[in-house]
Formats: sequence, structure tokens, C-alpha cells
Amino acid sequence: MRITNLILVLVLATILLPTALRAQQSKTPNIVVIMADDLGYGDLSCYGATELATPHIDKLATQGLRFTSGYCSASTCTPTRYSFLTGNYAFRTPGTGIAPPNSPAIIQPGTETIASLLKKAGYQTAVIGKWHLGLGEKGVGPDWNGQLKPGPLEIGFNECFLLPTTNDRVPQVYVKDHHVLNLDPSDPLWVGNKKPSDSHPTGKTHRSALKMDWSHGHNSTIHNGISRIGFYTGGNAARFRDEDLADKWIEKSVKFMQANKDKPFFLFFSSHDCHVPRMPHERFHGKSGLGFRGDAIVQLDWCVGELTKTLDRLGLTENTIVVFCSDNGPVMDDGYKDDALEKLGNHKAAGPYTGGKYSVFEGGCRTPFITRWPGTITPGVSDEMVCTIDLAASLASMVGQDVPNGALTDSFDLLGALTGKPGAVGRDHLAVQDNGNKGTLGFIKKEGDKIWKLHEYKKKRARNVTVEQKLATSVREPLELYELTSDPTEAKPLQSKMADKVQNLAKELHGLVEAGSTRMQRAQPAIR
Ligand code: NG6
Ligand code: CA
Repeated sequence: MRITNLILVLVLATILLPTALRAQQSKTPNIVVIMADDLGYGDLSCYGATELATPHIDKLATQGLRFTSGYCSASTCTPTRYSFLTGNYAFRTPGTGIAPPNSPAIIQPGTETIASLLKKAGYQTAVIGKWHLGLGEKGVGPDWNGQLKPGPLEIGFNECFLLPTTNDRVPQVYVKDHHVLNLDPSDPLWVGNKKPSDSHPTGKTHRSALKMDWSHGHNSTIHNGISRIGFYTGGNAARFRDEDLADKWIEKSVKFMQANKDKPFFLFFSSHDCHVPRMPHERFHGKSGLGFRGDAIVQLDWCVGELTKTLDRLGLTENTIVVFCSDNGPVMDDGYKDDALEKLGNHKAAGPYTGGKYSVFEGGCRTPFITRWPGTITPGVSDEMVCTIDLAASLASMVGQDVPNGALTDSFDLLGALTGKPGAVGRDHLAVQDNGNKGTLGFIKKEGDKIWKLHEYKKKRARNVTVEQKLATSVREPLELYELTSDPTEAKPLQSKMADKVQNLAKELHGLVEAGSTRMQRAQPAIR
């Protein structure tokens, strides 16, 4: 080869190689899904909150796409998380309601999940934070002193660092991969739902010594001055302080991203903020003026800041899609006297919407939802309807991973809408639920410029304890109809005037429940 030709080849290679690399990279960007806990539509300043500031999440929204019709699929934690991971409506499967402390793994090994599909596509996958989807064999439950499996590692995660249940439930220990971290075998961990001895201190017997009092339930074993749901003994060296959870999860997440900076990675950062017991780190106390609930949101915002700063530092920001979402709407008194209601002032946690956690009103399931992918997602606001249940099919499509038949049956490929592709549309219908597989359902259906919302109430809940639960369960008609465009607060029931519409929507909802999903074919081509 003549020297001039060689130079030409080298010059061309220098110009074309980075472009080729970029094209290669953009098919498999890193994926960070940040899921907040009990965070409502109006809880962030970028969604209209004026009584607290969330600058890091606001920045994410400014740099990305902020959805005004972003949903989680349930108004409680376990079913939303089940659906997010499996792409299946939780109401199809018994045992998918709020998981108790000793729940076995709810998602069976072999189930295709967002993590297993991304792993097949070559991703390093991790879940860090709250799990609340059970651990251990069916019918057996978690072997706290032995191997904790099956769990996340059996459904597609390469690694996990977990709060096993939710922090108002016992035990307060970290689970790293298959084991309780720092467990001393000479001090075994016992977890149960019966008081282990007459002298075991509880929130009832030692109420005056608690650092945060309980308001309902949450009065069993005490740890860190806070009484919980359920009992446990032992495992003292393994126990954490509630105040340190966020810091620990950020530490682990930063390590994970750093270690995998040269490979595609999927990080499910599963925050506990702002679920009860709200006990953020001391440095956040008093930072919101809304009490610990607001302070926990400030802590969540800090976490988002740390995650995005890490992406910047590692030079990964342009090659990472970040999704921010919540697992259900807000609740004020969820079992502890933390002044959330007393200090609420003008704050509207559900934004303009009615209801919250436990309810199928919009406040229960319509939540903050942001996607950011600089260079690919044009910043803006989208009114397209998207749901956490769609992330599985959409992200599988993004990375070109085929979804086997029978998997992710209710997850729509909405990659176009999620990335703001011009002309791409979101869902035209969505079913939401409160808890369990026999609970209340909601059905949202877009028809022209109308958005119909049907509520179907099947039973009354036994416990009527929170304002949100009261709203969700105070005597309601079996079928209620609203039109969200003209009545976003669901204040004007239409069922008595529009019996035909009610019947048609109920038929459609029942068809979906009974026959499986009407899975949208990959209508929007992935952005490649
Ligand atoms: C409820 C708890 C509530 C909370 C919720 C789960 C009582 C009275 N209430 O049963 O405090 O733990 O379960 O929340 O115990 S979730 O966000 O994880 O779904
Ligand atoms: Ca939750």
C-alpha cells in the first residue's frame, strides 16, 4: 500500500470509528431505573411541589422527558414491583399482594424478567435497595441463616444488595446475593410472626422509649428505637441503622457502575424513600419543612444527584438511559406518628389528583415518571400514557432482545413514546389495581379526546386505617365511571348517566383479566 493510501485509510478510520462505536453503543446503553417508594405525583418540585425542592430530580426532568401520564401498575408496592420485573399484571397471579416478612420468593426461577432479558443481551444486572418480593423456596420462605434462594439472582440479576422486605417489616439486615451480610453464626437470626418470649420488648410494652411512636400496627419488635411489623431476634452484628440505608445503597451503586463502566449494565436502584418508617440520615433532618416525609424526599433527591454525578464522572451520561418512577402514590399516616399530616401545610403529595396509596384513584397510580438519555431523548414534556409495566418490553426492544412467547404478556413496547420519538404513541388503555389479585381494579381507556376511567370495587378491606384507605374503601358503588380530561380529580361519577359506557368498559376490562393481555405488537420501531 502506498504511503498516501495508508494515511487516507488511517484518517478515514479515525473519523468513522468513533461514529461506528457510538452507533454500537447506542443499541446497548447502560440502564438505570430509579424507583421511589410511596412518592406521589405532586411530591417533586418539577411536578409542581412548592414546599420542598428536589433540584437533582428536576435537573433530570429538564435534561429528559417528563411524563404527565406516567403510571405504576398498582397502588401498593409488591404488585407494582412484580409487574415491573415480569411485565405481567399482578392481578393474574395469586400471592402477589404486599409481602409479609417471611414471604418466599414471589417470582419463580425461570420466569423471564426485565433482568433476565437484559442479562441475555449481555448486560451486567444488579438490584440495590428495597426488594419486597420474597426470598426462598415456595412453601418454605427465607432461610435467614443459610442460603437465601431463590431470589433476584435466580431471575436474572447478577448481583443484589437488598433490604429484603420493606423497612417497617422485620428484619433490618442487608442481604448480599444469597446471604445476610455480616451475620455472626453464633447469633442466629430468627424472624417470625409470634412474640418469641414474654419478656421480648415490643412497641406496645416499651412504647415510651421509642424514638418514633407508632399509630397503627407496627408495634412488634423494636430496632433502632422504632417498632416494626413482625418479630425477630439475633443477627445483631448484621443489623443496620435506618438512617444509613440511602448512603449504603449509593455506595454500592457507585461501586457497581464503576466496576462495570466498560460493559453495558442495568442497575435497578430501589429506594426506600419516602416509605415508613421515615428516618432519613441526620443531615437531612429539617431540610424540607414537611417533617421526615419531606426530608426523606430530599434524601431521595440527593441519591439521584449522586447517581447522575457518578455517570458524569465515569463519562457514561450520554450512553445511559435513566428512568425515574415510583411504586405507588403517596400516604401520610402509614403507621407511624411522624407528623407527615400535621406538617403538610400547602403540600399536595398527589398533585391535583384524588386518593393515594391503596386506591385506584389517579393519586394511587399516576406518579412522577422521567426518562433521560442525552443525545437520544429530546428534552420536553410528554402526555403519552406509559407505565412501569412497559419498561420490560420496551427495554428488551431497545437492546434487540427477543421476548419469548408467553413472557411479559402485559408489557407494551413503548420505546418510541418513552424516548420521545416524534409521532410515537403511548398506551391507549391500562389496568391498575390496589393490592393482591382479588382487589379493586381501575381501567383507563383513551377514546378520541376522552379518557375514561372505570373503578371496579369487589370487596371492602378489613382494615380502614389511613385516610387513603378510607377513601379507597368507604362504601363505593361496584362500578364507578369518570372522564379524566374534563374531570381529572374523579369528582363527577358518571355511571348512573352512562350505563352503556360502563358496561362496555367493564366488558373490556374483564376480557383483559380473563383472556390475557391484548399485547400491542411492536408498533414503534426501536431507535437504533
Ligand atoms: C400495610 C401496612 C403499611 C405498609 C404497607 C406496605 C399496616 C397497618 N399497614 O399493610 O404500613 O407497610 O402494608 O407498603 O400494617 S408498600 O409500599 O410496601 O406496599
Ligand atoms: Ca410503596
